[in-house]
Amino acid sequence: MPYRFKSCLSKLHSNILAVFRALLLGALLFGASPTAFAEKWDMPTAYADSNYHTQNAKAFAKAVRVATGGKLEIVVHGGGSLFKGSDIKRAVQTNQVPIGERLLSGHQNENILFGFDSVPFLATSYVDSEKLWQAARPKLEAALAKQDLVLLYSVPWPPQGLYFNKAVVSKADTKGLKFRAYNNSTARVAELMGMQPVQIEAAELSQALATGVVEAFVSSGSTGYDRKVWEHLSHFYEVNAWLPRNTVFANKHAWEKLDQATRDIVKGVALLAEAAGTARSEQLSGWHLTQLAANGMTVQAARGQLLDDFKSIGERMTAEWLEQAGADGKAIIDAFKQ
Ligand code: PCA
Repeated sequence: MPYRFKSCLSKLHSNILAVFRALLLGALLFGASPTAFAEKWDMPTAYADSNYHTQNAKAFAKAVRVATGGKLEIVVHGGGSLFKGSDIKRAVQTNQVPIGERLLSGHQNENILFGFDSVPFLATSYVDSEKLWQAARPKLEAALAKQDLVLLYSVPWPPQGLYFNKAVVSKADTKGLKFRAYNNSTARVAELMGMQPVQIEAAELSQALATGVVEAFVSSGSTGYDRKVWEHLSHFYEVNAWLPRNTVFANKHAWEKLDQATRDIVKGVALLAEAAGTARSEQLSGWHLTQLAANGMTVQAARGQLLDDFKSIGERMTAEWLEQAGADGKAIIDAFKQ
């Protein structure tokens, strides 16, 4: 059995009793007759409806509805249709919506710790990504709590690689390219490689490529597949630079309006959603790359000078992050390395 699934299963095992207790209690309390006081929560997410993150959020919403006997209904609005990705966190913080999903590393300006998952070459596999998440989770939970947010679950994107409109053998080949960034780390990659960073949401990526606003970017095979980037770009270099995460959180005031039994159920279901979404991410990661290739892209591991250049940029970025993240950042890395 692959390690990842084993670790998922053992995580599930250790929590399964708590989850079952919560679900059973939920079924007893609410299962028989959906209450007249049902709460409806709109949940904005930024990525394609067909993307596994959105599908997982929908499965989470459905499980919450079933387990609460309809007492809490979560309605997922994918593709940035309710709020654009960059606006989702603020919308939840200000309780315009009670729950949302967001790439927290897009908010490193607020708190450097939000970028823990985008430090180059710190965690490059699913096993390490999970370890890093468990090391960071308490700090992230506390950082979000200070912003009136309650952490529910987090699911990684597949490993990040480089997309270009030509073959690239070294940093010198990328000079001056317009490079799409999705957070501070990706903007910094652009700067250090001599490219021009442009912040673009995944939902707008196809359009930006079609109009020449961007010519290159770093992301997973998943986003390349969702945005059909083979229509505009020719090369994908596997770097496995990091596995950034989407995180689901609720507004504290909306959360506290729920009764304790409902909160327990939501937390239990969130635990299952995290394990299921993570397993799905890993399962799809290779398949997405085969789809890029099947649609005509050259897909290969970054090597030679290109990899060396990226590695030295990575070392510099790691040092920069550690310096800015101070004692909390060090505590995360120390816990991860234990
Ligand atoms: N897809 C998202 C974030 C990381 C990823 O793999 C994006 O490109 O916006």
